[in-house]
Amino acid sequence: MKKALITGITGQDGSYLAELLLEKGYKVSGMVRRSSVENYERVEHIREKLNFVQGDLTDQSSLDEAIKEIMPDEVYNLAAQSFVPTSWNQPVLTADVTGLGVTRILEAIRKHKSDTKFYQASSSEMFGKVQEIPQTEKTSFYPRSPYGVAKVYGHWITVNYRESYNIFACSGILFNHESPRRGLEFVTRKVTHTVAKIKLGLAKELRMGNMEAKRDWGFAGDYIYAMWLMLQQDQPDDYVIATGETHSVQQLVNIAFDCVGLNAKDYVVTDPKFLRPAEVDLLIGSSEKAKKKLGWTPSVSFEKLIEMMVKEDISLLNQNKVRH
Ligand code: NAP
Ligand code: G4F
Repeated sequence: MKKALITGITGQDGSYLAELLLEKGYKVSGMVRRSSVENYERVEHIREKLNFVQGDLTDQSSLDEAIKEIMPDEVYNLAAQSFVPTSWNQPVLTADVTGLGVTRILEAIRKHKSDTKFYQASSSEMFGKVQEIPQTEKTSFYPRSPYGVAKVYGHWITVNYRESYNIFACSGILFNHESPRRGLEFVTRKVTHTVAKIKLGLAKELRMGNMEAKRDWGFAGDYIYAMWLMLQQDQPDDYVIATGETHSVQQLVNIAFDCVGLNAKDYVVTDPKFLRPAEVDLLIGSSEKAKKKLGWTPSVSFEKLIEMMVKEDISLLNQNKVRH
């Protein structure tokens, strides 16, 4: 039985990856932070099948202990301060968790189980002010937020430990991926949740930031499969994972309102509060390498993804529930 450790198991991706690894017969451990209120909502349905270890990416000793206790075959480092706007309010914390945290977990692996296979959750935010279209594994980085800068550090330290210590370390450069389990502050979920509330008479307007920004949005369930595939190869490598399609925030909003038979123009208000000090205007990725080497392709279209999220938000609200 293979053993896997997931950092960030309570997050969107961690919950989907835990499901996949359980299906594949792994013994799955997840690292969780101590909190005054338990935060296992996304993994509640599989909680009994998981092993939890307490730890934090800012705390070296907890990472050392987690690796020594579990002796994992595979580590998926999904934990991060992952919300871009927060990275301007808390730039030092973001650097510590999202950047240096990667070195800490790699150090724990190097010291205690150097044949562990390692996955780093890198991001299309590293491309920022894009240097070419579409973006590939060879495109230069130009991050536009403290979060993007921290992810560039995490990416290169992963490459460095692969080259310095021969650790099987892969960096997945994932473009935006969403699901009904997406946090409420990210734009897709903010839109689908608010549209569902408007439809049910629980909200009157949708306050938005930059409607012109464009993203390459896919379904999280497809993207975590790519993470697993990367660690099943003979050689470690880096891969871009994307749909190859781009849509504006305006299109996202229009599709979500269309799903419930309402007109976006009647409800959307722009609010400067949601504008960013620097913006990533256009992301569009090429997954040719992943397609060729991993046999990976996305399976859910943008329209289906938004429809899935709107329907799930309506269903939850009808049960007086909110998934955070
Ligand atoms: P998410 O839902 O925000 O989950 C983040 C996870 O990190 C949560 O489990 C959180 O724990 C944990 N965490 C935060 N700070 C931590 C710390 N100091 N120590 C230990 N754990 C900590 O993020 P996601 O969307 O699943 O994304 C997963 C990873 O992929 C992240 O690294 C993100 O930056 C990266 N990524 C995401 C996307 C995307 O579009 N989703 C694209 C590219 C890359 P709590 O539950 O306790 O807060
Ligand atoms: O959904 P977002 O907050 O995601 P963003 O900044 O692209 O970051 C996400 O994807 C990255 C991959 O590229 C991950 F690495 C990262 O961890 C995270 O998961 O914003 C998307 C776009 C931005 O251009 C933003 O300016 O939507 C625009 N936007 C417009 N109005 C808004 C809003 N974003 C949010 N969150 N809220 C708004 O009201």
